Amino acid sequence: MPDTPAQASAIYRSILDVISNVEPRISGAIAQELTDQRESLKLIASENYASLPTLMAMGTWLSDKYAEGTIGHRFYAGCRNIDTVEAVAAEHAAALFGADHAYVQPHSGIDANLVAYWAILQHRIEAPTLKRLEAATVNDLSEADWEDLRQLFNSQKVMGMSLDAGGHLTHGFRHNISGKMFRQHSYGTNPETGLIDYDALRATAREFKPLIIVAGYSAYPRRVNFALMREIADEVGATLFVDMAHFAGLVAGKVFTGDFDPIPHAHIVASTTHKSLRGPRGGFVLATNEYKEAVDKGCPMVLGGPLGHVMAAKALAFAEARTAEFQTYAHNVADNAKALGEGLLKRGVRLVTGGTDNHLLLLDVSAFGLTGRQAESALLDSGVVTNRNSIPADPNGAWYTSGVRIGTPALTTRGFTADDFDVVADLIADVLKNTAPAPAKSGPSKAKYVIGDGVAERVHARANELLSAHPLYPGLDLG
Ligand code: DSN
Repeated sequence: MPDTPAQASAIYRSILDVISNVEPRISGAIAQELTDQRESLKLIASENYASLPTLMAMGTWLSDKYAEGTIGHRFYAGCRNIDTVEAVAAEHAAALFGADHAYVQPHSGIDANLVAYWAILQHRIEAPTLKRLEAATVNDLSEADWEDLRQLFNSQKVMGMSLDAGGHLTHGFRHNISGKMFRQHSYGTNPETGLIDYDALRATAREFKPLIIVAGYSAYPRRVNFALMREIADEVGATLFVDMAHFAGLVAGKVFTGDFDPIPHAHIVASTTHKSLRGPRGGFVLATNEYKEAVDKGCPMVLGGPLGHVMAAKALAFAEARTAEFQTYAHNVADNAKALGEGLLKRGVRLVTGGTDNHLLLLDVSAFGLTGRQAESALLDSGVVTNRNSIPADPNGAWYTSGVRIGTPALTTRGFTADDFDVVADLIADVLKNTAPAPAKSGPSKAKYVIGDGVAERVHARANELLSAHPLYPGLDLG
C-alpha cells in the first residue's frame, strides 16, 4: 500500500475530534474499525480497502445535493457540480472497461441489478408494446392496456445460477424480488466437477426460453465463458446480463480477457464498485448502445436521488483502476488465490471445484466434521475473518452451511505475496484441524465448537507477524 501523505493523520484526527463533539460513540467506532481491520486477516472475498482519496471524497458536501435525473437533465436546480462528477465517473468507467456506455448512479449491487432488469424489461417489453399500441409513453395507455403491460412485465422469465451453486440472491432466488417479479429457472453446476455445465445450461435455456440469462456469481471459484453464454442467449432469443460485482477488478485489470471478459459479449453488465474493484460502496451499469437509453432511466425507475459524494469516489476508483499499478494488483489477486488454494490443498483442505481461477475459494469443511458456521467462528476467534457459505447440495442448508468462502482482494491490497498466502493457508488448516463440534443435547451442535488449547493464540501471533509486515494505510496515525 502507498505511504499515507504526512498531513492525512492530522486531518483524520481533526475529523474525529469534530465528530466526537457530537457523538463520541461514533468517532470511537470509526477509530476502532481501523484498528480491527488492521489487526485481522481479512479474507472476505467481497471486501477490500479503498484508497484514502476515495474514502475522503465521500466525506464531502456533495452528499447534500439532490440531483434526480441524468447528466444535464435534472429535476432540481443547481446540479452543475454533480453533473461534472457523474460525467467524469461515467467517462472513466466506460474507458476502463471499453464499454459503449456507463451509468454510475446505482447505490449498491442490488440497485445496479434492478436497473439492469428494468432496462431489459423496458427495452424488450415496454418499448415494443408502446409501439404496437402507438403510444409514446405509458401515460398514453388506456387503463386496460396499462394493465396488460403490467401482466406482460410479470410473466417474463429469467434464468440465473442457483444460490447453492454460487449464484447471487438477485439472480432469481425466491426470497429476493428477482424471484418474485420473474418466473425463474436456475442452472447449477456439474455434481462431479462443481463446474458450470454449459451443455446442460443450453438444454435448459432451449426448454425454458428465458427473456434474460444472468451470468455471474458470488461464490463460484472459476471463470465463466461469456462468449459461450452469449451464443446460448442468442440461440434462445435471451438478453445476456452479466453481474460482475465480484470480479469487476479482474476484468478491469485484464485478468479476464477474450471469452472471459464479459464486456464484448453481454448486452448489459452490472457491478459493485467496492469488491475486487477496490472503490467505495456502490454500483454501476455498463450497457451497449442498444440499452443505454433504458439504463439511463434507472432514476426514477428504481433509484432515488444519486449520491454525489459516492459518485465522486467512484470516479477516483475508476481512475485508479486505469493505471498499470492496478493491472499488476489484479494479476496478483488471481495469482495469490492460486497460491492460497495450492497451500490449502497440500494441507488436506477440500476445495469446491478443486481450486480457483479467480479471486475466491470455497472450502468444504465437512471433512473436518465442522459446519461452515463452526469453522467461520473458530477462524474469527483466531483473527481470520471469513464468511460461511453453502456448497453445492449442502446438507447443512444456508444458515449453518458446510462451506467457508475466502478471497484474496483485501490482503493483496495490503501487499501480501504468494508466500504470505501459503502461510495464511497454514493458519487456516491449523484452525480447521484443531477445532471440533461441541456436544449439544442430542448429537453434536451445528453452531458450537471447541478449539484446541493454544491454537487460537498461536494462529493470532503468526497472523500478527504477517499483518505487521504489510500495514494497512501505513503511516496513518489516529493518535
Ligand atoms: N454480500 C455480497 C457478497 O458477500 O458476495 C453479495 O451481495
